[in-house]
Amino acid sequence: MIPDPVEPAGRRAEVRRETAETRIRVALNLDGSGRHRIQTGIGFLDHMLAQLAYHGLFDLEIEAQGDLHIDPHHTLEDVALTLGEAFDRALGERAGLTRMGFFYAPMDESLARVVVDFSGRPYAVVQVRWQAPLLGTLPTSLFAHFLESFAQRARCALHARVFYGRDDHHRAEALFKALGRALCAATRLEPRRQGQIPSTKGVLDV
Ligand SMILES: [Mn+2]
Repeated sequence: MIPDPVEPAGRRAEVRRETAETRIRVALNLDGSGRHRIQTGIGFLDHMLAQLAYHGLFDLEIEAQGDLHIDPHHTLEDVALTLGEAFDRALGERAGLTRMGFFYAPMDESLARVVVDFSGRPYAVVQVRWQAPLLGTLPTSLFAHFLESFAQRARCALHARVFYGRDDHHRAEALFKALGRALCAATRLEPRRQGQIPSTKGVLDV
């Protein structure tokens, strides 16, 4: 008897997170084409996550209902944690992974760089000086928290820097475009690894 063909599961993940503060659903396909549907209730965050998906060529769905009557903090934090977890799960054992990647992205007068290493060791270094306290309804101070929370659950080292720029909207957009492209680079499979765990130690720290 011929066995049914097994559809490969693909590098995808669907993660749900529910707390007293937020309800989040993230569906991610690492090998997508940039299709996205993002509704966090925070307009500017939706705009940034759309940049990440589109320029990273990830298929990404995010639905979030959070306690925005308090402020955007819990919702942004939990979206970042859930998105990080979706990357971690979709990457599986990380066998054959390129593992590291970086990208510089401009947005008109602004320039950002993001460097990422899916080492299994969470770390974030964020160097951005914002001009204004808010972008839309979003406190600019929360962008560092977003990247730290993402790195924590994605178990990656993430170094982000905005070198210059006059306009905070442009700075943020350059940052998330660079993040999308750096994540895209680091999450590609390297066939020459022949499915090996990409570390001379033979394991990635967990
Ligand atoms: Mn824009």
